Amino acid sequence: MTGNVGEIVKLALKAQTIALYAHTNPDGDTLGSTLALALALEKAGKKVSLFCDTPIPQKFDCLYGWDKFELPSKVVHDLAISVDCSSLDRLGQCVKSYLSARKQVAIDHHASFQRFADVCLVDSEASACAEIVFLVVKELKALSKETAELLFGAIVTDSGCFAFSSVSAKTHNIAAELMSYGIDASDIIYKVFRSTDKRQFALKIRALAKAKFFEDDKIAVMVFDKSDFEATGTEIDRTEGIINELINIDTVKVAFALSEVGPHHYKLSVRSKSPFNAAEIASYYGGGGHVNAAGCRVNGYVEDIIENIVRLAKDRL
Ligand SMILES: [Mn+2]
Repeated sequence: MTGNVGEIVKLALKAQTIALYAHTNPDGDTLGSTLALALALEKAGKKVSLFCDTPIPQKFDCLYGWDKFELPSKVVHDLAISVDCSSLDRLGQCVKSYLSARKQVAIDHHASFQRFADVCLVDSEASACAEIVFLVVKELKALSKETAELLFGAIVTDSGCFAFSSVSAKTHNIAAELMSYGIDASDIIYKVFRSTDKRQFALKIRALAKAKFFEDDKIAVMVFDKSDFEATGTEIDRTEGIINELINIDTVKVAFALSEVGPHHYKLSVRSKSPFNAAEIASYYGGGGHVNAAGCRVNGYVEDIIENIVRLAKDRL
């Protein structure tokens, strides 16, 4: 861990107005962590604002306070804290608002973290940013059923429900402490990790039916294109988790999901089994992430992109 929990808490207690930032295309980790931190800071008497440049997907309505996020504003805050952002561009359109604050703090757990803030609290060994935020919330004496639920949901999201190699004894100790606040862990896991609907089911069937396998089924690739989204009435955020069906296949070492976000423009998600490093592939394209889960954007014709990622993966098998 680099940085000091006490220093962050001291800074926060000195500030009157605090802006918290989740990353663009938010996931359960950035949202749960940000919301738990917001509750803790509000309890300490601070005026807290929550920002995200993307509308929060409905599936996160189980996270208490999920509807409190706003689009970036011109209000200048005493303190800005980014949560789960490895670089400034993860803030999307919120960058200006973040930089306009009197002081910047970053809390993150990516190995690729770029030191863009005045004060950084980073632990690249944490399975979720929520493991770090847990320490801050605890220091603020704000652990409660509500903050525990949010932090638990965040950890479940980023740890693949405690399955990724990033999960440590510390992760489980934190989860155990959170459970001691009387949260319904099983219900949270169902809501943030398992729950789906018929539309997503239809999207899954279409994409899985087209999945391709390479190198004796060690590499798997699936594509979500515009027609898949149109036919199923879904949007890109509903692709979340479907890639796990591929990486769960016994022979598959690395799985890719390409989601069309515009003409010849794709979001690439990478999942891997250790020791295959998913982040290496994502960083080749300027993205980043973790050993078992990473992502980036790629431009080009889908056939060319597939050829390229299969080659990159083959070299690393
Ligand atoms: Mn995270």
